[in-house]
Amino acid sequence: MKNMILNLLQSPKPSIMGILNVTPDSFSDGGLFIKKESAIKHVLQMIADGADIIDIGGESTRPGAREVSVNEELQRVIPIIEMIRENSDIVISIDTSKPVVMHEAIKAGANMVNDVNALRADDAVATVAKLDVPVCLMHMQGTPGTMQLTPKYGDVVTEVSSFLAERVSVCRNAGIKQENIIIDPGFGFGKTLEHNLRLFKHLDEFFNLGCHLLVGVSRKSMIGAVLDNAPADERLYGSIALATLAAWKNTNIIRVHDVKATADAVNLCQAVKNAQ
Ligand code: 9MG
Repeated sequence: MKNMILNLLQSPKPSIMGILNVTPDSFSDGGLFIKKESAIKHVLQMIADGADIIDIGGESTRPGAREVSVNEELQRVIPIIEMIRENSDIVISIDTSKPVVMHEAIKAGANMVNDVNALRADDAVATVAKLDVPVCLMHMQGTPGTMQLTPKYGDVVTEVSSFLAERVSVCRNAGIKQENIIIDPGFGFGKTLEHNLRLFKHLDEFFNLGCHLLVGVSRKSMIGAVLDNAPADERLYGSIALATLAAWKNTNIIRVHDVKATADAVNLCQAVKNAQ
């Protein structure tokens, strides 16, 4: 099981991370999958569609979202993780910033941690070091409550890179292995449209940090903003366009809602890359 995720990270082909939000207020699926039965059905469909990893989140990170308690988050995610494990050996990622949730989720069968807060909570770095699992460190300016009010940078690429370099260094010093570290510029997390577009254009520069790279842009407002304010349910083609660009730029993990469409795009991208 441990090898499965490390093999995915070493593969030249990007892995597809399917999103499972088990929150009542998730931004683009309206908390559709909070019921256990519909959650597992959706997970099995994502696996059939080509997902390599399922990312389970019990606290919404959309702009303005309210925080939930440790207990509420545990009650949302643990039964779902257990149920997926009973049905599949798919790699499971726990999307959380809370060390207790990280610990309990891995105990229940999850294989990696996805933290939009880049392990800045007390005890988070030590917890992941002890768990010895891959971790995604994401950049966010501000908090989900305030991040989109007035995002400001000198140069967004330099500042996001410096932040991630510092977090990687903290993790390495705490004993987290280099091979277990995934970085993510955090599209939409305290960034204007211009910041997001510039970060995407310069995605390759993040490989200078010597880590795996994750990109999450699926259905995000940056796509709506470019496409005449298209609402979330009309952002599929834009999401696929950016997923294809991310794959072309050798991104290791692409986090998406629409697994089948993304898997087709990534497969074609890979076929072109492999051509003579
Ligand atoms: C939980 N979550 C929502 N958006 C995300 C993104 O862009 N990256 C990561 N790592 N997690 C995200």
